[in-house]
Amino acid sequence: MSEKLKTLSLTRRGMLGATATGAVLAGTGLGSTLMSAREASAAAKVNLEPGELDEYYGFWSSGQSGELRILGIPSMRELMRVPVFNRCSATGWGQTNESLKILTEGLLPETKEFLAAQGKVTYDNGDLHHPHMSFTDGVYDGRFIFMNDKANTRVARVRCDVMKCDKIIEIPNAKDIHGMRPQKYPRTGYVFANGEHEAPLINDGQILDDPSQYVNIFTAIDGDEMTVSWQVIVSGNLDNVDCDYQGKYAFATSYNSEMGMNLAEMTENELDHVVIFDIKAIEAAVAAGDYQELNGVKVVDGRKGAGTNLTRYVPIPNSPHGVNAAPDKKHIMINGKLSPTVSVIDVTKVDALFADGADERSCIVAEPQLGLGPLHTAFDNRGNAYTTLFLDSQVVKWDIAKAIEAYGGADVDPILDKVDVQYQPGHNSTSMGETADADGKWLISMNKFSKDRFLNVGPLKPENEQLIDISGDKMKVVHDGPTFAEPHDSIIVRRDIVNPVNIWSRDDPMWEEARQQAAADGVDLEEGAEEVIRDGNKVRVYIASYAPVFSLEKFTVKQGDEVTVYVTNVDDVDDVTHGFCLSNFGVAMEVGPQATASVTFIAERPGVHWFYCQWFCHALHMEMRGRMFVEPRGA
Ligand code: RUQ
Ligand code: CUA
Repeated sequence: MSEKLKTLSLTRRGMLGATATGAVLAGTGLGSTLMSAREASAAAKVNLEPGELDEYYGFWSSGQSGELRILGIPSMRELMRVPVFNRCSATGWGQTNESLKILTEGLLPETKEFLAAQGKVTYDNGDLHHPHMSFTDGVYDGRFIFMNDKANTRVARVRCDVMKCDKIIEIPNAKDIHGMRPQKYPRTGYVFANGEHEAPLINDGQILDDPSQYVNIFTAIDGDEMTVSWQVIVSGNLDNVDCDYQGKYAFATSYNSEMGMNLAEMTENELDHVVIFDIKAIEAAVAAGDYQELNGVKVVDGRKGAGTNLTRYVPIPNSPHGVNAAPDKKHIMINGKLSPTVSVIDVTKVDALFADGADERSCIVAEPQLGLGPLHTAFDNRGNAYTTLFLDSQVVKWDIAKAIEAYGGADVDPILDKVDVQYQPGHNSTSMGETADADGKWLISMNKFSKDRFLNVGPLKPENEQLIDISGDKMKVVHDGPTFAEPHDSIIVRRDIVNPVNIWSRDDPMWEEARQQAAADGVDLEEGAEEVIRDGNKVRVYIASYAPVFSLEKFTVKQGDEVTVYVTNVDDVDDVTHGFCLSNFGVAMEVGPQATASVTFIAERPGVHWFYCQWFCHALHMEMRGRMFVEPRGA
């Protein structure tokens, strides 16, 4: 390693603690993996019988894989992957016209131009950190899951009725959306989104290496319309966000209040801050016209020293990371990361901060020392909090009321229990724990490293999400779940809240454009067309699929034609999905029961080309195929 890199990485080594030295393998030993008989009985609840259904849905981010995943809890079985920011080979997400509409319609004009110069129409990567369900009255309402894309500054929404993404918007003015949370009360409502990285407000190249002119942007999105409602310029960067159960405030951590551009600068101060946003005051400022309009968005100024009453900056030790609202509807946990503490904000003391001359730290009612590297906190329904300790590779269970007493001077220890996790946990989540209906049964610890826990698969190892039984006094790790990049964050939702359909409705808006085109062509989507519809060099092919046949066994186009194939799955049988794969054309898509899907390509290869159903649907699935003839140019 170069001398320069060595110096730069010193702090990083400190941050990774035992991992960097390899001592973690010796330290958190295998002893903890040997199950006592008592632990084995807890594990029995995890191992569901074949055919037995889970009690909870887990909605999982996949980090840099860019998709949403659905797991069953407590079995930890992966049930489904929902492509969002990624390109999916199986479903055709990122290739079908229906998905491309969703992936492109929310992009900013300048992004479309930029992508066109790369020969693309949309991004095909994403970094999905935070999946959160919409709320009504402080509890999940089963309508939508919202999620961020840190990689390309987007926010997306998945419909819970069909478990497909229906909206993706790029957030103007902000840079790299990280923290994201839906409004809890009265409903979602807003989706709050943090821009993590600082940049000039007008980032057109006029300002480059002058961080004094960089800003950060906090965004409120209308979760029903998926449009930006307003934005706030802030001082310092923004990491994670959560909001209260009263609908009054949002809270965003900043690990770089210094506005530093390298590691030494970013970690200089002992205190960074959490920014508190007064939602009603911001709405009033927008209504009063106290904003600048930038890229079509109303932007208000909430920076330190801006002289506005929109934000407050509460000093927090040190580079705080996670923000978590407790189900008691009163306390907000700010996880210290470089400080061994979690700072507890009492929301009833926040009003006073907005009065002149208030001490900004007066809303802090506890700051327990919990261990090294606190990143995120989850909750049960018995007044306890569970905080991940990244450096200690532990989860610590602590009593919120006792932490408040201790802060007031009482001689009590709020720490109730610690359990080793393998290894280096980031997020954690409890069953219903991010809602007013926390039930205190399960905790997931989402660990960044698995090291020796699984068979070695080479230098890239899976990460490890562990299931912990928190129903008793002591936490018990009952399951290891290896996972591909990256088990970033999750929510655990009671299954009665989530009620997806089994079969698409023919009226679904997803294929509205196909519906209109078919009407214009005089074709019934459910019958398919006998012949191709030619429109200059544009050709439209309508095919109905009904196991195990396509309505067209062959069709003919000309070399160079722009061909759109619409496939409608006429089957209305639960679980009979068909596919359309056109071999050697790089074309493949899912067509769910009663759904229509379409794909467009240039028929630049003369000859005989087979299309086949690529979703196993029937005993004669192999026979479900047909031919496309491409006549050579000039023929
Ligand atoms: S942040 S490991 Cu991207 Cu959710 Cu805390
Ligand atoms: Cu239809 Cu396989």
